[in-house]
Amino acid sequence: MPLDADIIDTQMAAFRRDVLSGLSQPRRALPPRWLYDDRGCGLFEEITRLPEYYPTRTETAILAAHAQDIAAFCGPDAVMLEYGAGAGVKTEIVIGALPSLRLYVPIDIAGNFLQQTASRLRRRFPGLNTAPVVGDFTTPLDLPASVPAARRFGFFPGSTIGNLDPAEAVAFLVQVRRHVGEAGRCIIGVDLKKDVDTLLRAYDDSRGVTARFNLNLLRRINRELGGTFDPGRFRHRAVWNSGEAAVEMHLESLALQSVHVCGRRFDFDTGETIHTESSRKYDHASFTALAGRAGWRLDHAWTDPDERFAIFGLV
Ligand code: AVJ
Repeated sequence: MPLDADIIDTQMAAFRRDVLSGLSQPRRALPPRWLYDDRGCGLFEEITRLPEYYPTRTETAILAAHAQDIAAFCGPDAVMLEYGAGAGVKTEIVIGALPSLRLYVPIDIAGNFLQQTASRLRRRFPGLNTAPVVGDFTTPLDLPASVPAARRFGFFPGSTIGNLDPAEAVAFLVQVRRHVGEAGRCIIGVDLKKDVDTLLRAYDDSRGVTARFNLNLLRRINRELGGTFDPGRFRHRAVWNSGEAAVEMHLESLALQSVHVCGRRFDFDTGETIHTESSRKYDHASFTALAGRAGWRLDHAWTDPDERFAIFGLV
């Protein structure tokens, strides 16, 4: 298992590389994963409680309403692989409905966070076996040989798959297939297409929390890479890209300005943007097609009465 310190070094180098190359492109873009430093994680938590941000509470309600059904779909004596270990109450709902669960394997890049998650769950479910895996599940990743060759299912809540472009999403689903095997299953939370107003309000809330979350990326670049961004001279924008079926977050330059990062100069026109996140929205047909490209069949769909969000069961 790699040491946390090595992972931090590699992460720092990857951040620097992503920022320098992302800011050099004619259409500037930064990968959304860098939004989640400590402050970014705190702001995202705050987002999940906003009245306009429906996905988290809708998904939690679907899991709670259909926990027994979902547990039956996953099957007895199974190994649960959770991709990302931040789901908290959602994870507890699934584990709580699976008393025969053999092993819980959270997979996350943040080692300290993983240990916290694992010990919290062991306190909540005494007797639960946990085997955390430190690693980036969006890149090729092998499970430790100690994970038993039992029935397995993947759990990927939060509609985080929406952040991946189609090629990345297919690669991820292929990897889950490899991890769980031909008889394995996957339960995955997906935000559904809906009217553009509702979508844009969810990503541009009236209290400005999402704006702070987005602008925090500039502060992170300043702090970790010695950048000279003035966050007051950029503004948050949420845009619907109908061709991609995605809500995009951008940071728009409010002036003609130059910024330095790692000794390099970047010139911004007024109105020019940095694209910081795409949050893709699916419907049953488009998700069935995506999953199909990765060798999965959509077997179940659990949704809320307004069909805002879906938990898809893949076989
Ligand atoms: C954590 C990726 C699911 O796309 O809805 C929330 C992130 N960005 N508000 C999403 C996010 C702006 C969120 N995901």
